[in-house]
Order: sequence, then structure tokens, then C-alpha cells
Amino acid sequence: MASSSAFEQDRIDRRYIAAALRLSRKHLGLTSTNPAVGTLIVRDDGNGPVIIGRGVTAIGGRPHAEAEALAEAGELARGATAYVTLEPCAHHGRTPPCANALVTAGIVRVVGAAADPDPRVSGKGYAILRSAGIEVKEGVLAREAADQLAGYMNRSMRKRPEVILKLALSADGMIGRRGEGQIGITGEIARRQVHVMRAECDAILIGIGTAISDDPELTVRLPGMRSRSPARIVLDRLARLPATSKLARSASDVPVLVAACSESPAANKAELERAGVKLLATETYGGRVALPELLEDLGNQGMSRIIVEGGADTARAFLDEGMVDRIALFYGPEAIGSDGIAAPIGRDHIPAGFELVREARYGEDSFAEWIREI
Ligand code: AOF
Ligand code: ZN
Repeated sequence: MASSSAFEQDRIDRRYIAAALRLSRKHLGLTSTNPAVGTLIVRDDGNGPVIIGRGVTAIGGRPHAEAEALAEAGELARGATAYVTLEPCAHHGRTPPCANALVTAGIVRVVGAAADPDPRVSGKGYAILRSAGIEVKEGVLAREAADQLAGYMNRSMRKRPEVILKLALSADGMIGRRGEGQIGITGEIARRQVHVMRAECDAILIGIGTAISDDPELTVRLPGMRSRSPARIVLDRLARLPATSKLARSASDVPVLVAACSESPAANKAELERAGVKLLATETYGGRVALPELLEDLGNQGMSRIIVEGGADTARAFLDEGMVDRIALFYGPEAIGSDGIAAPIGRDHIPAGFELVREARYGEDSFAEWIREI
């Protein structure tokens, strides 16, 4: 029956787009300024679909995913279907257009997830395919693709990186205990998950208060992923970050950027620069680093995804400015009580416009994530 086979085809299409999204995730955080795209070339010779080519946008952004997948498929691509998580490009950039490569390779059907907002590509990639007689189905798992490509979408449409606010909360919604530095709220499995999240970002950002009180390293310390530590950014209007801090001392291994204003003491700045810290000259208002301007600057530097890891004042500043695009909350099992520092946000008061996209458990801890529609 036509309708049941159309239903079956939809199911297969969603399955392969989901697989292409999972595949592309392995390069999330490694392809800026390009998005991490996934492509699968799938062929069905009557015995069911078989994957004959896989591609992910290469580290650094090129070659594009389609080129890699077509190279693996070779001549078998003739007559096959391509599953792409983003509309194939239509422009002659540093690589030839992927839409043309799909046509030349003899692909007969393309299933796409997200549309590309890049004006050089938007609508044009799909149009090239259609005018060559290729059957095109757009928008399969579009929401899942928009979630994963949110960094790229933010840079394209808001001209700044996606800001991910991550907090670890106690069962009663506290993020620490007054007068104490870093305290254990979540367990080891959740902490490892945070390291995966860091690896998928271009930078980790904290406020100077947290930098001084916790002296964190902010690196990815998972086996096999140590080389994936992103840049570390400190909001530090007066350039107070000690040159003896773990951050400053490791600046030659993993970049450290300090957002300081022009009035900050020259001696502090000089000392940080000697340690290899990069200073970002930032505007301030109301005694705070101007976040929209800073984010625009970071976007111009090619950053697509930034994870904000504390403390409470920094989190509140991003929330107050409407500069948070994703909220990721880890909840530990224990309460802290009356000497706790209340989190600026909690699962029961997520701002309007955010949608729950993920819930999970990591050992004894629970996790939930919300994103804001672009
Ligand atoms: C694709 N497949 O894997 C990716 C695409 O600077 P260029 O020439 O590499 O082009 C960058 C643009 O290519 C980028 O803005 C986005 O539109 C697209 N990214 N396209 O067909 C891919 N990463
Ligand atoms: Zn391309």
C-alpha cells in the first residue's frame, strides 16, 4: 500500500538523519567557524538500505561532510540516497559546492535536516539538487538538527556564539555553601559529562570571583580527550586574575582570554600577558563587562559555542542580559540548606521561550537541558 510504504520511508529517513546527527556530533566544537555536519550515503539494492559512505565536516571546517562521504562511497553513490544534517552548500568557497558534487556523483535522492541560513547557501543548495532532477526531502528531524547546530545558527543569525549556561545544583537549588570554595554537588559520572560538554565548545567562561575562590583548571581531563580542551575565558574587568593561578600558569598549553576594561591596572595586564594570557579589551557598563559586545567580539573571532560555568553572579548577568541560549542543569541528590548560595535559576523557573530538549540521569544525579528557539 502506498501510504504504508510512505510511512516506512519516513521511518527510515528519520533513522538515517538521526544516525548522521550522531556521527557529526564527534566533531562538535572542532569545526568552527563551520558547522559540524554529518552525511550518510545509503543504497538499497532490494535487500534493505546499506550505508556506503560516511562523512563529517573535517576538523577545522574543511573538507565538508558530503565530500568525505562521497569519497568513501565512490562509484556506488550512483543511484543512492544522501542524508545530510544541513542543506548542502551551493557556493564556491574554499571547496567546490557540495550540491554540485552530489549531482555529479549520481545521487538520486537527498534527505536534509536543517536549512542553511548562510545567504550564499540558503535555499540555493536544495534548488541546485532539484533542478538536476534529484528528489529532495527537507526538514527531517529539523528540531534535533537545530539543537545540535545551534552554535552555528547563533553565529549566523545573532552574530554571536551560542551561550550554554551550565550549573550544578543541590537538591534544594543551591550552587555552593557560603564561605566555602568549590564543594562537591554532583558525582563523578556527571562531572565526566561536563567534560564532554566542554570538549564540544569553543570556550569555557567564568567570572573572576570563581577564578579566585576555586582556582579551577577548566580543562577536559577525560582519557583520550585531553587535547580537546577549549579556550578559557575569565570576565575580569580589573585584570585581577593572579599570574600564579592554575589558569594563568597553563595559558601556554590551552589559551586563556581575560576580558578586562581599559582602566584596569597596567601592571596586572602586563603580568598576565607575560604569562601568555590574551587580553580582550572590553567595554563595561554598570561596573560589569558588557556582555553583548564581548560575545560579538568572540563570535568575530570564530567562536560558535561558549559554556558558562559560574559563579552565581556571572550566570545571573548572562540571564539578565538575555544572553543565554541553552540551560543545562545538573542536580545532585543532597540538600545544602540555609547556608547555601541560591542558584539564579532552577528547573521550576526556566525563563519563557525555552523548551525542554533532554533529560538524563548520571549516577545519582539528574540532568535536564532547555534551549531557546532561534
Ligand atoms: C556543507 N557541508 O560539511 C559544511 C557546510 O568557508 P567554506 O567554503 O568552507 O564554507 C562555509 C559554509 O559552508 C558555511 O557557512 C556553511 O554554509 C557551509 N557549511 N556545508 O555543505 C558541510 N560544514
Ligand atoms: Zn559543502
